Amino acid sequence: MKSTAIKSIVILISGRGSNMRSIVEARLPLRVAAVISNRADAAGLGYAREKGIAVETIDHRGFPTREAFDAALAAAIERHRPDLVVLAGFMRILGDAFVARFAGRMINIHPSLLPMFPGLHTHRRALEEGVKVHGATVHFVTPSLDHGPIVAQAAVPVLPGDDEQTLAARVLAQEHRIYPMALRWFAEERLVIRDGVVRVTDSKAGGDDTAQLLMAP
Ligand code: NHR
Ligand code: GAR
Repeated sequence: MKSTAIKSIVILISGRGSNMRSIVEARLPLRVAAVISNRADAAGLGYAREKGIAVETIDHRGFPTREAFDAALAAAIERHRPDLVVLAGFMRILGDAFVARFAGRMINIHPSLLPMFPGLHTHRRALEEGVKVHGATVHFVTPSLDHGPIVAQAAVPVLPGDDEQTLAARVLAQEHRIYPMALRWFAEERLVIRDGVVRVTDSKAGGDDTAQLLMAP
């Protein structure tokens, strides 16, 4: 690890917050400066408060336009001066101006093997398509929804008899592995994007791309 100052992150959530929790519990060499939700009733806020993390709600319904919400959210984030904005089950699409402002400094976890199934209801769509492999992707956020450079993926089997709930639970367990892993790489300054492809430098595992893929046990 490099000896630069410890980096800080702001985590954005909308609901349960289990990914946020997996990040906090991983005890990464990162400071969680704040957790911000667009919903006051997000269950994850309670956990963050218990941990003594600064929490804030910016309710999107209080703004006349998406741009106005984005501007208020950006201002709230900037007050914490984070090195990275971490979307963890954040459910509002962010506009181009917002994404440009945090270009290269914003990361998301999406519950599919991108570029398959961008957008919503990924588990239902995976079952409808009959795919046999599904999973989750950590990626940098770009203006094109769910299409940014891929940092890490986890693959899980789709099993006979799966429904949306059983499949989502299998994927979620892997999300809780790859998001802390990806953020550790960020903290250690090991992520390099070249030609839209993310590489992990100096990997103890040998530095090859397989280190960026986890297969469900
Ligand atoms: N914004 C940009 N510009 N790029 C991305 O890649 C983004 C993003 C904002 C959020 C998360 C994403 C996901 O992982 C994410 C990635 C919400 C929607 C959505 O349709 C789609 C994708 C994602 C998050 N949201 C509805 C909307 O109108 C609202 C749905 C709701 O509130 O329940 O914003 O899947
Ligand atoms: C996770 O599965 C995450 O990948 C997904 O929502 C869940 C949030 O769970 N994200 C999206 O669908 C973004 N559109 P959590 O609140 O317990 O982390």
